[in-house]
Amino acid sequence: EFVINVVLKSRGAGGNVEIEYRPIEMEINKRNIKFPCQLFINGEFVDAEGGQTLPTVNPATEETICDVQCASINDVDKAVMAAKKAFEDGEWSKISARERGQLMFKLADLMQQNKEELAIIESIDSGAVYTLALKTHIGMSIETWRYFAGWTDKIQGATIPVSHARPNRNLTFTKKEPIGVVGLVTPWNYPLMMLSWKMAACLAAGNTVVIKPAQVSPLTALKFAELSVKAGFPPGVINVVPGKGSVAGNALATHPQVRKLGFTGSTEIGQVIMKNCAESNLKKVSLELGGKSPLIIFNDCDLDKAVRLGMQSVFFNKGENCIAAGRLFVEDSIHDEFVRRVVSETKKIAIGDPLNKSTSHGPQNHLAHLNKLLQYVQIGVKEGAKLVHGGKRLKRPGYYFEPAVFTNVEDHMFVAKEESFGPIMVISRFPNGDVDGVIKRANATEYGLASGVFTKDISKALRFAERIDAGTVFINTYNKTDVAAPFGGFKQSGFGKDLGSEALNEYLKTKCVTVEY
Ligand code: TAP
Repeated sequence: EFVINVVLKSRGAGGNVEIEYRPIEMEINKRNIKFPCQLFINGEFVDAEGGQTLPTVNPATEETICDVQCASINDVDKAVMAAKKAFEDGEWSKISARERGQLMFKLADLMQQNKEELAIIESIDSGAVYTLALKTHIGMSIETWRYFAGWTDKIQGATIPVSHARPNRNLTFTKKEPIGVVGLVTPWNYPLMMLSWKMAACLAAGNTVVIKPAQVSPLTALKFAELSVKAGFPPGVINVVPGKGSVAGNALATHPQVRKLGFTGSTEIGQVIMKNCAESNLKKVSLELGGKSPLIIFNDCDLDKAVRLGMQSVFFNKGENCIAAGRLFVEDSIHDEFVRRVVSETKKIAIGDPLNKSTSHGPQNHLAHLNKLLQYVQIGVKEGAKLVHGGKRLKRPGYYFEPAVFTNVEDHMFVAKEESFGPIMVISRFPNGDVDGVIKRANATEYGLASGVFTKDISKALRFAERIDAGTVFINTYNKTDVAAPFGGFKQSGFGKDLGSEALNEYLKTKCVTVEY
């Protein structure tokens, strides 16, 4: 409390600061919600230069929620320069690591106090079902802030036994230092959670930040900015610039004063970003990209569990999940039974209004994405895969897509190779007992984000874990991520980790100091 008050006092305030801004207010589910729709630069909500806006749409109703200010290149520049000033001369550069942690804990507490409001905003802006938004989108975000708040005063260097310059003596030690201004560019599937995974590690390390959230789901990032002022973060430490990737995102990747770019999104844009980071000022970069994660179901598995978790591996968060199982390989002898049960369970999924607590499956995030899924299904059918369930748009308002199940999928097909990022289960069979063959097929992809295996044979499972080329392996479980465990891909799924202590390294540099005495 003392520290937070010191920081707040330095801003001319004495307690919880309510920042003034032009709010969007509405009543949803008998709750009043209120959030900003402007850029957040240097501790203030401001309009974009030129006042350009982008509408953000509720995918459950297809209605525009509000128009959000759309950052220009100049706006991004202002945000970067504010972050640079905060990093070099501001209060942030003077407070101790532990005090930084206290600010982050305070922010997490405020997120906790406002979690229902955050979950409603996430739900109307991204189509996430409210219960999941509360538990995962917001719940895991809060855990992430607490986890990294705890790291702030535990970031240590080392003392190194170097050869002495005889007759003198030498002492060599390393210091872990923040990099400076960090740019973050995030996707729309878990808007607040992707912000939190990256920004919490980034701030714990002592950097300042400018984030460009996805243009289709920017609202929780702006609500978060409001809470960061309340928590006492000094101006310029956190800046949020909603806008277009090709403009605002690109301006961050190419900015000469941004020293690190953290990105989550598609492999295609990841490649563009890495090239721009290299050409502009060789900024450090980490990329969490697409996936086509294989899930192998052996005939010696617990079939009930494999059906239940196999469905979650694909349909969780309506398939808008980077580690979603993009392809299931099912052993021949249980294949038909597995498919029968999966289809029967898929028919029971409660699709509907994401704010309704009995709904388990909401609308897809936005129209272009829904259309991409419909096209994906068409290509699959055309190539000869068997569509055994779903795959159509529901005849009701909203971007609702009926979860789909494909069987008879062969390795050369589009649906076997390409990511859908939606609720489309893609099932291939493999011959009984062919462990080597199925692992080879599972590895035959340029992606390497996640993978899974269901079997009661522990040695088979561990051999799979050893040989699969993916950053995450789930054995008899799926989607089990945790703030303390490192998360990130191999091959064209990118590099650099989110979460766990390893994530801190993405936002730190090591300085080596040598003294002679
Ligand atoms: P992208 O199209 O790659 O967009 C991601 C972000 O990059 C958005 O904020 C986007 O802005 C921005 N962007 C677009 N072009 C840019 C450019 N030239 N320079 C800088 N930024 C640019 O991905 P998406 O469609 O939002 O998300 C789906 C993809 O993300 C999937 O492939 C999925 O696998 C991947 N994903 C991966 C993970 C992890 S952890 N590996 C997690 C979630 C999602 P706009 O808002 O203007 O598009």
